Amino acid sequence: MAYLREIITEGHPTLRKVAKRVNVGEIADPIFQQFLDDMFETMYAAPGIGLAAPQVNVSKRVFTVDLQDDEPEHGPLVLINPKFTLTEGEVEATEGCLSVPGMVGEMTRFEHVVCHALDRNGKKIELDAMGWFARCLQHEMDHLDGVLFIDKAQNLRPAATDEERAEAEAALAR
Ligand code: GNR
Ligand code: NI
Repeated sequence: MAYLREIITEGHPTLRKVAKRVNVGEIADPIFQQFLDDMFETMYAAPGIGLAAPQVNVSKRVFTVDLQDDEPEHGPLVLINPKFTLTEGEVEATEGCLSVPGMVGEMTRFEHVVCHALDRNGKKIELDAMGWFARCLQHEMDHLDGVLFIDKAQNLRPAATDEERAEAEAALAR
């Protein structure tokens, strides 16, 4: 069974901490595996395309992603102790965040990243990511470092009108 965890929002101190690396010996622990199942459950229920452990008040360097309909080949994935080994290009798009509900802004991100991490079995993985996949990895990596998109976004605004709400929801569901 997997359980919904509460997603904390801006103002909660855990979102501003630099998360701690996961001890490799902890990955096989059933408690940690249960935690990963709960993260997926929480991410899908939100719904979101990514969720970082600090968003459920766990200050560890782990996040889940699932691009779902957009890029079915890119999910579901667990990234533990992730690190970018290549970043290049720039591209701007509208972002939202489950921990900053109702806000949207334009965010410039690297267009292409290569990311090294461990998967949920503790196995080394290398991901070559473009587009929304690359954007999502960067957004989640920022959460591990205590950074929120509102720190860097341009034209940050409440998704106040129907049009903006639709835009925010589209960004979240993507
Ligand atoms: O679901 C999410 N969608 C999204 C869209 C554009 C850029 C980043 C994201 S991540 C977000 C979920 C979330 O807040 N993860 O931390
Ligand atoms: Ni977020």
